[in-house]
Amino acid sequence: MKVIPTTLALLVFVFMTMSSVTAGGMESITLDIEGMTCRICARAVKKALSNVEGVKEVEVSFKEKEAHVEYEGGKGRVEEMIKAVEKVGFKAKESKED
Ligand SMILES: [Cu+2]
Repeated sequence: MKVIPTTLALLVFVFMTMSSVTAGGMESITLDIEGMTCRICARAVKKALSNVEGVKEVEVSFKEKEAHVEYEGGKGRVEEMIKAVEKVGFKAKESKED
Protein backbone atom coordinates (compact mmCIF):
# COMPACT_ATOMS: atom_id res chain seq x y z
CA MET A 1 0.00 0.00 0.00
CA LYS A 2 2.65 2.48 -0.95
CA VAL A 3 0.33 4.02 -3.50
CA ILE A 4 -1.58 6.23 -1.07
CA PRO A 5 1.33 8.33 0.27
CA THR A 6 2.54 8.86 -3.28
CA THR A 7 -0.89 10.03 -4.38
CA LEU A 8 -1.07 12.35 -1.39
CA ALA A 9 2.33 13.81 -2.13
CA LEU A 10 1.28 14.37 -5.72
CA LEU A 11 -1.92 16.11 -4.62
CA VAL A 12 0.01 18.39 -2.29
CA PHE A 13 2.38 19.20 -5.13
CA VAL A 14 -0.49 19.99 -7.50
CA PHE A 15 -2.06 22.24 -4.87
CA MET A 16 1.17 24.11 -4.35
CA THR A 17 1.70 24.71 -8.05
CA MET A 18 -1.83 26.00 -8.33
CA SER A 19 -1.45 28.39 -5.43
CA SER A 20 -3.13 31.23 -7.31
CA VAL A 21 -6.33 29.22 -7.44
CA THR A 22 -8.40 29.80 -4.34
CA ALA A 23 -11.57 28.18 -3.09
CA GLY A 24 -14.60 28.35 -5.33
CA GLY A 25 -12.63 28.46 -8.55
CA MET A 26 -11.51 32.04 -8.03
CA GLU A 27 -8.19 32.97 -9.55
CA SER A 28 -6.17 36.14 -9.41
CA ILE A 29 -3.70 37.79 -11.69
CA THR A 30 -1.58 40.90 -11.81
CA LEU A 31 -1.42 42.69 -15.14
CA ASP A 32 1.20 45.25 -16.11
CA ILE A 33 -0.63 48.17 -17.68
CA GLU A 34 1.16 50.43 -20.11
CA GLY A 35 0.06 53.93 -21.06
CA MET A 36 -1.70 55.19 -17.93
CA THR A 37 -0.82 58.81 -17.26
CA CYS A 38 -3.29 59.74 -14.54
CA ARG A 39 -6.00 58.46 -12.24
CA ILE A 40 -8.67 58.86 -14.91
CA CYS A 41 -6.76 56.33 -17.01
CA ALA A 42 -6.70 53.93 -14.09
CA ARG A 43 -10.43 54.34 -13.74
CA ALA A 44 -10.96 53.55 -17.45
CA VAL A 45 -8.82 50.42 -17.12
CA LYS A 46 -10.71 49.35 -14.03
CA LYS A 47 -14.03 49.81 -15.79
CA ALA A 48 -12.87 47.87 -18.85
CA LEU A 49 -11.62 44.98 -16.73
CA SER A 50 -14.76 44.95 -14.57
CA ASN A 51 -16.87 44.43 -17.69
CA VAL A 52 -15.04 41.23 -18.66
CA GLU A 53 -17.15 38.15 -17.98
CA GLY A 54 -16.08 36.27 -14.88
CA VAL A 55 -14.20 39.20 -13.36
CA LYS A 56 -15.21 39.73 -9.75
CA GLU A 57 -12.75 42.22 -8.30
CA VAL A 58 -10.43 44.78 -9.89
CA GLU A 59 -7.82 47.01 -8.29
CA VAL A 60 -5.88 49.32 -10.57
CA SER A 61 -2.87 51.28 -9.41
CA PHE A 62 -1.81 54.14 -11.63
CA LYS A 63 1.34 54.53 -9.56
CA GLU A 64 2.38 50.87 -9.81
CA LYS A 65 1.14 50.65 -13.42
CA GLU A 66 -0.62 47.47 -12.42
CA ALA A 67 -4.02 45.93 -12.27
CA HIS A 68 -4.89 43.18 -9.85
CA VAL A 69 -7.86 41.10 -10.93
CA GLU A 70 -9.79 38.36 -9.19
CA TYR A 71 -11.81 36.26 -11.58
CA GLU A 72 -13.26 32.88 -12.34
CA GLY A 73 -13.51 30.97 -15.59
CA GLY A 74 -9.96 29.88 -16.25
CA LYS A 75 -6.89 31.24 -17.98
CA GLY A 76 -8.78 32.15 -21.15
CA ARG A 77 -10.16 35.12 -19.26
CA VAL A 78 -6.74 36.72 -19.15
CA GLU A 79 -6.74 37.04 -22.93
CA GLU A 80 -10.14 38.73 -22.74
CA MET A 81 -8.87 41.11 -20.05
CA ILE A 82 -5.90 42.11 -22.19
CA LYS A 83 -8.19 42.73 -25.16
CA ALA A 84 -10.56 44.80 -23.02
CA VAL A 85 -7.70 46.99 -21.80
CA GLU A 86 -6.41 47.45 -25.37
CA LYS A 87 -9.89 48.43 -26.50
CA VAL A 88 -9.83 51.46 -24.20
CA GLY A 89 -6.38 52.49 -25.38
CA PHE A 90 -3.84 50.86 -23.09
CA LYS A 91 -1.54 47.89 -23.20
CA ALA A 92 -1.69 45.00 -20.75
CA LYS A 93 0.39 41.93 -20.17
CA GLU A 94 0.67 39.32 -17.48
CA SER A 95 3.02 40.50 -14.76
CA LYS A 96 6.10 38.37 -14.18
CA GLU A 97 6.20 39.09 -10.47
CA ASP A 98 3.07 38.12 -8.59
CU1 LIG B 1 -5.35 59.67 -17.72
